[in-house]
Amino acid sequence: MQSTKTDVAIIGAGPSGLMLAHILNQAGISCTVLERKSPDYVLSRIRAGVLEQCTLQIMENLSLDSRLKAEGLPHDGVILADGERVIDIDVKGLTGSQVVVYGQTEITKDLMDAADGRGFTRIYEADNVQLFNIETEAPFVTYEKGGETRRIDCRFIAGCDGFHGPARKAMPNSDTNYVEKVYPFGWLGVLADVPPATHEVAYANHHNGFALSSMRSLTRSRYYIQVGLEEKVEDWSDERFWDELELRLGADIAAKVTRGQSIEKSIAPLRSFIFGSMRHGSLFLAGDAAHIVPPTGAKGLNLASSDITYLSEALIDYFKHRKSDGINNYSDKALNRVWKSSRFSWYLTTLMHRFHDGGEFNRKMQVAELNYIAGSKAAQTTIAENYIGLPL
Ligand code: FAS
Ligand code: PHB
Repeated sequence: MQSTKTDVAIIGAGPSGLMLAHILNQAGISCTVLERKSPDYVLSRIRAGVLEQCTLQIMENLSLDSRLKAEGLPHDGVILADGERVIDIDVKGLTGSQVVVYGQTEITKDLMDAADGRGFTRIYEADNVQLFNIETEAPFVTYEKGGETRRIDCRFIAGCDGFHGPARKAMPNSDTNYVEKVYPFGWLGVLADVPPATHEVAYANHHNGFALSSMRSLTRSRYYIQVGLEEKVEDWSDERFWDELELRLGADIAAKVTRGQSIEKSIAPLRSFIFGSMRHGSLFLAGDAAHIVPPTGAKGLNLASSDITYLSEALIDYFKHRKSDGINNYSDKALNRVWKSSRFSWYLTTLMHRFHDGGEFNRKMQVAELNYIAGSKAAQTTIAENYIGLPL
C-alpha cells in the first residue's frame, strides 16, 4: 500500500477544511486534504452568504480577501418584518460593526484557487476515507483512489467533513453523545439573477410562514420561504414561489421584488445539532462535522470559521512550541461559542417562523417579542451583537 506522511490529515475540502489547510500551511505545518467529491461538485453547492468578522479575518490573514473586498456587500443593518411593519435594526450604529454578504461558493472558490500556488496537497474524489489509531499519537487515514488503497500517516486528523462525514462517526458514543432539535419545516431557497428587493437581509414572519430576502450581489438575489417537510421542489413552480414570497414579505418589500427565472432551487431541513465533544485523542472535529444550526441568523459557516480559528491556533502552538494547552482546551472553547450561536439561531428561528401546531399562546409571544424589539434599543442591541457574531 502506498503511504505518505504529513503533520495533519484534513478530511473535507469545504470552507472549514480549506481554511485550516491554508492557515497551517502558512505556519509551515504540513497537511493533506482529502475530499470525496470533485472540485466542480464542491463549488456547485449554494449555501451560506453572510460573513461575520471572524470569517473576514481569516481571509484577510491569508491575504485571500481581495475579491471579497471588491465584490462583498457590507451591511450596516438587518430587517425583521411581520406583515404590518418593518423593524430595521441599525447593527452598525448599535455595535460599531457590520457583516458582509459574499457567497460561501465564492469563499470556497478563493480558497481553492489559491491552494495550488501555496503548496499543500489536496486529493479530490478520494473514496472510502477511514480513520485509524485515533487514540494514539500515530493515527492514520486510508482512502481509495484510482482503484488502489492509500495510507496517510499523521500526528493529528482534522474532521472537517460535514454532517455526513466519517470523522464524527469515529468518535466514541457518536450515536448518543449529542443534543438535537429538529424543526417541523424546511427552507425552500431560490437563487435568481435579479436585483435584490432589500439592501439588507430581511427576515419576515407571515401567517403562511417565514420568508427571507437576501442576495449574492446587486444583480443576484437569494430568497427563502418556510415549507412543510413533506413538500418537494417540483411542487413549486417559479411563479408559485414568487407569489408566496411577495405575500409573506409584506407590501413594502414586495413592491421592490423583481421576478425572474430561478437558477437554483432546493429545500434544506432545519435542525440544531451539537455533538458532545470536538476532540478525541488525535482527532479533532470542526464545522458541520460537530454542529448544525438552522440557517436563521446565518451562523453555520461562521461557526466553522471560529472553530478553525481556535483549532489552528492550538495546532500551531503544539507544532511550534510543543504546548498542549490549546489542543486540550479546544473542544470546550469551541463548544462554548457554538452553544451561544446555536441559542441565537434557535431564538431567531422561534421568533420568525410559524409553528402551525404551536398554539395561540406561542403566537402571542412572537407578537409580544416583536413589539418589544420594535420599541427597545436594548433588545435591538442584543440582536445586533449576535448577528455580527459574538467575540472569539
Ligand atoms: P461542508 O459540509 O461545507 O464541507 C464538508 C466537506 O467534506 C464536503 O466538501 C464533503 O464533500 C466532504 N466530505 C464528506 N464526507 C466525506 C468523506 N467521507 N471523505 C472525504 N470528504 C468528505 N449556513 C448559513 O449561514 N446560511 C445558509 O443559507 C446556509 N445554507 C445551507 C444550506 C445547506 C443545504 C447546508 C447543508 C448548509 C447550509 N448552511 C448555511 C450551513 C453551511 O454554510 C455550513 O455551515 C458550512 O458548509 C460548513 O462548512 P464545513 O464544516 O466545511 O462543512
Ligand atoms: C443567505 O444569504 O443565503 C442567507 C442569509 C441569511 C440567513 C441565511 C441565509 O440567515
